[in-house]
Amino acid sequence: MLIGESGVGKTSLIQVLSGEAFSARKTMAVEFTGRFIDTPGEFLENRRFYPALITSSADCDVVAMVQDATRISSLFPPQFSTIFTRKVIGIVTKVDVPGCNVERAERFLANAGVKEIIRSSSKANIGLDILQDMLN
Ligand SMILES: Nc1nc2c(ncn2[C@@H]2O[C@H](COP(=O)(O)OP(=O)(O)OP(=O)(O)O)[C@@H](O)[C@H]2O)c(=O)[nH]1
Ligand SMILES: [Mg+2]
Repeated sequence: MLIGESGVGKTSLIQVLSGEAFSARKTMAVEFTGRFIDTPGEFLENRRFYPALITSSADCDVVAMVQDATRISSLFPPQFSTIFTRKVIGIVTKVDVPGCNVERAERFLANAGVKEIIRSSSKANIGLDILQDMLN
């Protein structure tokens, strides 16, 4: 299950990992697609949706907290990973963008309690093999 702010690239990542073409549109509800659970960015951006994230995570094996490497802030609260009873990993997205800051993104995730972090780009095909191995 992927969680993270709107526009960080959750749906894009699911599409490329599923062998589908990129067709980004806003995710409006929790969506079960193959081996993935996609969630709307609003579920992280608004605390009143936290219970929905927790409930949905019961159906998954791994929660991936997704942080965009181009962003100068993060909405993941400190130790957010601990609210889940599932394995939690971090995924940094958009590492292909010039001027992005991967280390900053990793710090945000570490502060949110994430131990294992994967750097990725759906556009430049980075880190997708690692994620694919994890799924298998
Ligand atoms: N440069 C770059 N852009 C990306 C990458 N992944 C996604 N994007 C772009 O980021 C934008 C948002 O992608 P989405 O996959 O829709 O983001 P999301 O996290 O699903 O957003 P919500 O559904 O609103 O929560 C799109 O314009 C994508 O083309 C990437 O690896 N690199
Ligand atoms: Mg989406």
